[in-house]
Amino acid sequence: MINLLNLLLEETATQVVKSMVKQNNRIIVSGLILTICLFFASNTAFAQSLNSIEPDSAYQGDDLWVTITGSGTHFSQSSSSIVWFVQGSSTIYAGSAYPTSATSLNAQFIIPGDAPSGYWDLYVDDDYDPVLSLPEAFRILIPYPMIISVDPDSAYRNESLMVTITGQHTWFGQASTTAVWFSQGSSTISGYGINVYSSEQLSAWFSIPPDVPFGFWDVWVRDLVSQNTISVQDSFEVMYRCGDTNADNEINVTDIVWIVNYIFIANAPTPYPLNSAEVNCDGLVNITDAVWLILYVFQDGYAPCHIDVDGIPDC
Ligand SMILES: [Ca+2]
Ligand SMILES: [Ca+2]
Ligand SMILES: [Ca+2]
Repeated sequence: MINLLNLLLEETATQVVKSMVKQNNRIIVSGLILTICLFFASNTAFAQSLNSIEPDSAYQGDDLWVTITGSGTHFSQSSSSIVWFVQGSSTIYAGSAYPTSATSLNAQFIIPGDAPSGYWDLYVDDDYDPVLSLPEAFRILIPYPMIISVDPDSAYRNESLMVTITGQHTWFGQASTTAVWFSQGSSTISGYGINVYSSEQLSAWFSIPPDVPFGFWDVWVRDLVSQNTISVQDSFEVMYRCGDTNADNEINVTDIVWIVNYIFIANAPTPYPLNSAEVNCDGLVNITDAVWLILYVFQDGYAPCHIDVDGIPDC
């Protein structure tokens, strides 16, 4: 095809030269313009290239469809297209490929679990255009297992709840060989009643003991066969109850005493945590909090940290 066009161009050029000899200047100029137009038209029509691939990365083991776009290509006029990636001596062929237009085609890849990571060159061979390539167009990543959600992510002491843990690129195996727990410092809370739904999701029950530290706990999952362990920091919170200033999990007169002692008696124990004594949401721990708690405990006043009556905590 290109040769045919070149012949045409040569013929045109020849005609122009003949025109230069035989015709007046006006025809010479027309011939030159025609030649230039044909030159640019031929370059535009035959400068095929690959422009992009989307998505342009995947993890080892992924099964994905990619969309490849080109310029000047004839994907939809081809009877078949072969698409592949190359890195060094390694090649990964698309399982299937089909055009959606002259300049766009979709291809399905199954990335082997042991494919080398890094950048790969993209090749497309339809049976119409020359073999086209786009260097370092696609990147293969090594999957990094991680916990991406813990739901619900908080509870009070003495509460028993089922927590769903969702991972990414994880290997959650059989329930009988999976351990799940929370940790904070040297304290741990073990999960039980584990149910594995998939390699990336499981649930476990937790009974929050009455005396564990408040605050954020790390979440852990371990496969007891492979000993693979993953964790995510500060992803479950054991919450304090507002007004339970002595942290015995009840709100009563002793909590009022604790606030009063903390305010007026040197070296009296500090409410644990201190914010548990900030019951009227004014930002300070003082006698007005004790008064609020007295009204709540003895006169059916508003609940601690509920300064209006909408049922939603205000601090
Ligand atoms: Ca208490
Ligand atoms: Ca206060
Ligand atoms: Ca409120």
